Order: sequence, then C-alpha cells, then structure tokens
Amino acid sequence: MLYPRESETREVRSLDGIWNFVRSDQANPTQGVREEWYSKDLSKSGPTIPMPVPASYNDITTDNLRDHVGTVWYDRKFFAPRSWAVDQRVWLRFGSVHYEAYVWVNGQKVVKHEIGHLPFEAEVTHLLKYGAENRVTVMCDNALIQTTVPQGRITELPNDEGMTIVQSYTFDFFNYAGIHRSVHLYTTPKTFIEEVVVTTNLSKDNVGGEVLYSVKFNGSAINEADNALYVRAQLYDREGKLVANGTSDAQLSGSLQVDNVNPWWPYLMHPEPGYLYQLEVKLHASNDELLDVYRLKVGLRTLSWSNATFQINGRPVYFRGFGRHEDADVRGKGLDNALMVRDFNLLKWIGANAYRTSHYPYSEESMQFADEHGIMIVDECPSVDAENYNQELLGKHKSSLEQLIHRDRNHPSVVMWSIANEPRTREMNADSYFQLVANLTRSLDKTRPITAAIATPWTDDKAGRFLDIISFNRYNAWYSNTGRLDMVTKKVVEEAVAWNKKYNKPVIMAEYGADTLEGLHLQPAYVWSEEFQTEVFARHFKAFDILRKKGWFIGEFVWNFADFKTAQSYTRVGGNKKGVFTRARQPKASAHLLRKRYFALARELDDSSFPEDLFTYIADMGKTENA
Ligand code: BDP
Repeated sequence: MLYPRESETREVRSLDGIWNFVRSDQANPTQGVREEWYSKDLSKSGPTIPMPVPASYNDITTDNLRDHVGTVWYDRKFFAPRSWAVDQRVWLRFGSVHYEAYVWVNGQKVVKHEIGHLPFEAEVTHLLKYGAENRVTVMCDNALIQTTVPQGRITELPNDEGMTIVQSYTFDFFNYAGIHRSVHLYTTPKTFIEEVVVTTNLSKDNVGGEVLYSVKFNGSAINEADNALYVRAQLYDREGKLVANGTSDAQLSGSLQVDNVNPWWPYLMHPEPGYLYQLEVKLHASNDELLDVYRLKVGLRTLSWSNATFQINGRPVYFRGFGRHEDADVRGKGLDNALMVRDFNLLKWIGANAYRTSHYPYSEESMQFADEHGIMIVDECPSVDAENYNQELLGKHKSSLEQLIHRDRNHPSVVMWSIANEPRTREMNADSYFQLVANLTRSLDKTRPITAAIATPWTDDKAGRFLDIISFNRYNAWYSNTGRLDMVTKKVVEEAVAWNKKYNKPVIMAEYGADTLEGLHLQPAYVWSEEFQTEVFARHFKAFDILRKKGWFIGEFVWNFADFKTAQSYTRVGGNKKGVFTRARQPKASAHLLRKRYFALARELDDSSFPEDLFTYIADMGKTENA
C-alpha cells in the first residue's frame, strides 16, 4: 500500500482536525449500528463532544472515557471539489485506527478493518457528492479478546451499581484507542499505479548500484486494444540530478544501474548517513499517454546475515538502540510531528543507530524519518504475549505481518522483521504456530532476516529455530534478583551464550532495564533511583563487551527509550518508568551514561568522532595543552 503523495496526477487532502465524537453505552455496544447512527449526523442521535484526530481519545476528557470498553463513534463533514468529479478516482485512507474500524461515507458502508497500527483505505468515488458537502462516519472498537492481535480478555464483574465490563490484558502498555493517525482523501487517475516494490543491490566495492522495481497498476487499459502499458522510471540524487532512467518490461518491472553510488548508511557509520534517491515512476499507455506519476524515496543498500553476523553494505553492524513506544501525554498514541522530531533529535544526541518498533508498527511518517536519518528499524508486528494458539489468531497474526510488509518493504531503514514480542513459546503448539508465521514472513520478503523478542527461558523455547536472529529480553536485578547489581553481568553472558549454543545464530539483547523515578537519588544505588538505573546499565555494558568478543553478539537495546503509560497496577507508578528519557522527553541520569557508551561504540566500531560536549571537563588529567 503506497503512502498518499501529491503529484501532477494526484491530489491529497487531509481530514485531520476536530471530529464529533460519541461513546456508546458499554452495556449496549451495538445500539449505534441497530439505530443506524451512520445514516445521519451523529449529533442527531445524541450529544457529541469534540475529539481531535489524530489522537487517542482516552486522555482527552476529564471523565472515565479513559477506561471505556467497546465502541465509540466519530464523524465529520468535508467538501469534495467539483473538479474531482471528472476522470478520476477518490480514495479514503486511514493511517491507523485502533483496534477495529467500520467506516461509512454519506451513510454507505465503505470499509471494515481489524488490527490497529496499520493503514487501510477504500475507494469512495461513487459515494461522494462533488461540489457539495459529504459526511464520513467511523465506529471504532477497542475490545481485545483471545482472537485479536494483541490478545486480551473481556470479563463481566460486579461493581457498586450492578455489573460492568472490564478489559484486561497481559501486555505492559495502555490499550490506547481511536483514530491514531492521519485521515486522507486522495485522488488517482482511472488507471493508476497501485503498488511499487523496490529492492536494491550494490557491487562488492559499493561503487555500482542497482534499483530493481516492479509496478502493479489498477484500472482498465485505455482502449480495448491497449493492454500494453509500460513504466518509465527515473532516479534522481539528493541534488535533483538524474542519475539513471529506463523503461520497464511488459510485466512493468525493470532495473536501473547507478554509477558512483551513494549507499544508504546507518547513522554514525558514515559521514553522510541516510542518503536517499528519489525514484520517479511514470505509468504510460502504449500510445505514450502519461497515465500516472508516483515518487518515492529509495536508499541503496544491501543486507546479509550468517550464523554470526549481520552486515549492511558488506560491513558488520552492531545495533545500539532502544525498544520504544508511541506514547505521550494527552494524545496517547496519536501521531504527533513535534514528538516525532524531538525523539529523533534525542536518538541522534544519544548516538543510537537503531530501535525496535515495540510492540506494533509505528507511523509511516516515522518510518520515512528513519530512512532520512539513517536509523535502523527492527520492524515489529502487533503480536505481544501471544498464547493459547488457535487458527483464528494465526490468521490474524499472519495478516498483520502481510500488511506490515506491504506497507514497509520499500524502507531502507527496515533491516529486520520482528514477528512477535514475548510469545509464550514453551506452550504446546508454539513450534508449529511460529513455523507458519516465520514461513509466511520469509515468503513475503527474502531480503531481510526475521527475529522475535523472546523471554521464555532458552531451555523451554520452541520458536528460536525458525528465526534468523535470536533476540532475548531479560530483567536481571529487576524482575529477577531485584536490587542485586552483583547478579547481572555473569547472568547476561551465560544466557546469551546459551541461546547461541542452542541455535547457532546471532544474538541480540532486545530488552534490559530498570524502572526509575526521575529525581529519585539514592546512594548506594537502590531500586527505582537514578543511581540504580545507571548501575544496571553499566553492569550490562560489561556483559556486552565480553559477549562482543565472541563474534556472534550483535546488539544491545535498552528498555525503554521513554517512560510510558500502562494499565493501572501496583507495580506501575503512573506507568512504566524504565525510560532513559521521561515521558516529557527529558534525560534521566542514565541517558548521559548511555550516550557515552553509544558514542564510544561508534568510535571503536565505525571510526566516528565524539561530539564536543560528550565529556565534561573535570581536570587536566595529565594532558598539557600547548595553547
Ligand atoms: C517486557 C515486555 C515489555 C515490558 C517490560 C517491562 O516485553 O513490554 O514493558 O517487560 O516489564 O517483558 O518493563
């Protein structure tokens, strides 16, 4: 699925803004459908409140909307310009609605989509009134059950008024819901470019490059005799200079050769990271008439992996990064450009070169940003804590990966697929289940390795053999041996070695960390203090350095980039506080230590230089300057 972009043949309009909102009666979740609320303005069916889009609805009001379970409704009006009535098609696209969405336009059902964090769209050409006002209505359901991805449970419990519905889940982040990402209307010509798939190759010396593209069109050929559409592809460098061009074969595939290529490199691995070309794809009829134009950014890079290493452009990569969340005050999981840009500034400040989109696909805008800044992404599907494996769950889990790969396969920043976080891989059916999930992933994309973040002890795990890279999550000195800083280093080394011995594959520590209350200082280090988090990190660094010498240990990811909201629990003080940054994106003490480590690794492994302010002046330390 292509990101909506303007071109000489396409227009894009945002439907972001303030929508009208109604919450259903929890005890009567289907009332709106039975009473056909979508057939007229929502305000005609009852009082509405204003609701921002994109945003989670949970933290906007001051009442208990936060804990609402079940359906809510949104609607808004918009104009469709008269010019759109002729010779084009119009599409309505949602970047993400969590968890399940039903959409109507002018009272007509348009699309239903299940699984949050992924885009979906539908053609609305024939439903729109042109040069007139139209209405879009969305019903969104946040209920998670044993066959949704991720899973949850709905139970009915007695409360002070009688009975009430309660949502529970085992995963450790708040189940924010609503229209989380932008809503777009966009136009395409009648016959248009529906899909572009790009893969790239580099010569051994990284001097010659190749862009392989394959295009799918949608729509009828221009006239009966004309079934010979073709594509003209042109590649431009950063300065806008044409560096390659060509014409596709009859299947609309082709390749472009690039001399003296600027490869796509990760941040700090090269002085010019995140180099992107622009690929211009033009769909032509056989009489040369130009039908459609779509442009996308392309990074030229190769990935390769073995049972010990992971390489980009032939050079070994050591991942230093984070597990993260899309999470912020007030807007919850709603797309927020200010937050996104701040986060990338912090990632670069701290010297990270990667993050995992724990535990679901992140916004398309952030994927584009990662491409541009050279941040490598371990791209995770929304499966968290999978258990009680069943056919329906498998079907949706596979569908989430299929949608994710369709959405993200052209991003150079995406270097690995993560097919699950902490699945219960000791359960009986875990092996056949994960074999099927891994096989599907591989069949959809052979150019990237597969991982999953596993917390099941290595002795019991049944999924690792289907992965290319083993990622494990472990909280030494936190969930096990709480407070024991002397029980970290050896345990981490032993566990990583055991995973490697069991599967003979590269190993990453995908999560480690400690909850830390900003401003709490205790010396000697004591759990929840800034001193403790800093010490926990240092003990892990020591383990990682022992492991790096073994040749197959390829990365360290702190849990978490920033503090984030969770369900209410007596183990969470206002949420999960394992952030290196606060929820407001300010550094804790550990951030300064981590920054020194990440830049030290970048200097040792990739020859990059230190930022000037990395080390604060303390004393001469024996060095005399001749100034
Ligand atoms: C891990 C989970 C992560 C949690 C973390 C924690 O993968 O989602 O937030 O533990 O407890 O098991 O902090």
